[in-house]
Amino acid sequence: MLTVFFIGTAGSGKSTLIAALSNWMDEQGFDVGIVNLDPAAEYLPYAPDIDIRDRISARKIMKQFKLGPNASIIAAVDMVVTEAERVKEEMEVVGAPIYLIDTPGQMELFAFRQSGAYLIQRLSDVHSLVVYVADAVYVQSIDGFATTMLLALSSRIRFKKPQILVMNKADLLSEEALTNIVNWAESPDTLLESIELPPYDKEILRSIANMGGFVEPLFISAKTGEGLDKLYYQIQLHYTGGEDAQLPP
Ligand SMILES: Nc1nc2c(ncn2[C@@H]2O[C@H](COP(=O)(O)OP(=O)(O)O)[C@@H](O)[C@H]2O)c(=O)[nH]1
Ligand SMILES: [Mg+2]
Repeated sequence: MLTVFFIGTAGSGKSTLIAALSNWMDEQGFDVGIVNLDPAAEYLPYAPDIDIRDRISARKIMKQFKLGPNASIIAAVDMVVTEAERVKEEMEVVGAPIYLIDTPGQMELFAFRQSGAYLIQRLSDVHSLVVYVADAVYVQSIDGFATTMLLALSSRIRFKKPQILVMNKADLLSEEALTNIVNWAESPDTLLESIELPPYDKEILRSIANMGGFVEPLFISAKTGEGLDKLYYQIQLHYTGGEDAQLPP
């Protein structure tokens, strides 16, 4: 079993991308399961095989404990931990060879609290990885690019899993913006020439970039389907260690 966790800031398109990739996989005849771990999702663009909202609802917690919307979402996400064993059991019962796992809209509730790292560790099987979903519209600006790369690095440090960096919403990028992003990613010097930062911060960024902290992104559109084949291929490489390009049926 391969578990693929989708992590990213609110609105970057995690849920939409899971819908698009699972549809694409269905069309190709690949068996795929979906797990929703977002207890506060109002609407999901896919039909999950396992849905945490069947057990934990942020809305119910809000009423039951008389919490505000923010506190209830935090409490709900933390409570997902108590269901980890049962979710894992259900995943085994459903028996899909690959699971796409959706995580709470607000990345910080999952990535930067205890519960997220625990859930990833608990739900991971032999093979697991993280797809870091960035919003390409935000990444167009040079500061947006630098901070996104640092956030993706934070996620890698946090989860200690192989990670694929995806720039989603590529359909909204102009040719020029796309070229800029590719240049910044491929050659940190172009980034460091243009970015306005105090010298000390620039040196920190330079060190991280030169140490390979900025990985090459994959441009995707969950809306048009562009790049889904490449994403699937990358996921497969992690599964097979690059030896075989097919998942077991
Ligand atoms: N144009 C465009 N919009 C997208 C794309 N992916 C997601 N969206 C939109 O971005 C918004 C947030 O998406 P959602 O999947 O809910 O983000 P999440 O919070 O990360 O799960 C929705 O309005 C989506 O329709 C994309 O590739 N292109
Ligand atoms: Mg979502």
